[in-house]
Amino acid sequence: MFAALTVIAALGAEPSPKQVELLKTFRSEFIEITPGKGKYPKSFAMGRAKGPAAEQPAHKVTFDYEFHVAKYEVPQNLYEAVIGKNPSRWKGPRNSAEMFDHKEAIEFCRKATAMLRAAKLINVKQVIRLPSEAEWEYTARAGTTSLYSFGDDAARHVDYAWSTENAKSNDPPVGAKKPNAWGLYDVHGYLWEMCSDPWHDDYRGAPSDGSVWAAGGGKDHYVARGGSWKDKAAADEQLSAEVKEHGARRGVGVSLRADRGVNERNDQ
Ligand SMILES: [Ca+2]
Repeated sequence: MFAALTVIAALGAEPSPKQVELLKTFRSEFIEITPGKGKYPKSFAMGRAKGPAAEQPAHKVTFDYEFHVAKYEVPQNLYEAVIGKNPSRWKGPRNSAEMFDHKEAIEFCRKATAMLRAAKLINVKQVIRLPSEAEWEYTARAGTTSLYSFGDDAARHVDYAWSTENAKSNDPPVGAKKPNAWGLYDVHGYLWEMCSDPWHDDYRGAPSDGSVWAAGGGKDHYVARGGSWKDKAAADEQLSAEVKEHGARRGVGVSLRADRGVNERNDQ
């Protein structure tokens, strides 16, 4: 009996009450994404014909499944509860976690999945993972075809996002600005958000089913989307829904928005 308990503790299978509390909050903050239902189309045009080369060609992506996306970038109190440390430069329990790299983001997802399962907050078929780039853009657009998820008027950006225009001297928690139509906050600005996909120079050959484009990508480069508080609101390249960066950045301005996969095909 004693040996068995020791093994469980060593594996970290039983989250502490404080961890469970944060995991419950995390679990409660997922938005169900339902392509093809209500006002949301099953298909959308990913990329843009007149955008940078990396965002061309615009191509049709169709979702035959539903999934869940966290309404916030992962906050620091959750990141610390899962990983055991908080690497963020600007501290705040409900500020977005930062200063970690793509491999550490994958590790966060793996550990969060194990802890949520141990706490019986998700089932064995559900995993926490980074979104595919197609899933990110679909949820960011929220049924729109405009430059921003709230339309084409850059002057409204300040109501929805933290950028260089309004972030100085602020230390905001997640969710302080307006959400998009899905109820997702800080999609534009605040921190760049990591996707599962490795970097490709353009969309030629990209999948059309919403899945991660794993084949042929850059080895140490990945996709990040949405701009950050260090980018200008007026710069289309930083704030349109299609923007992404490459490079394994470990530094300020890269975060993750966890995605709760419910279909086995996309689980990873
Ligand atoms: Ca963001």
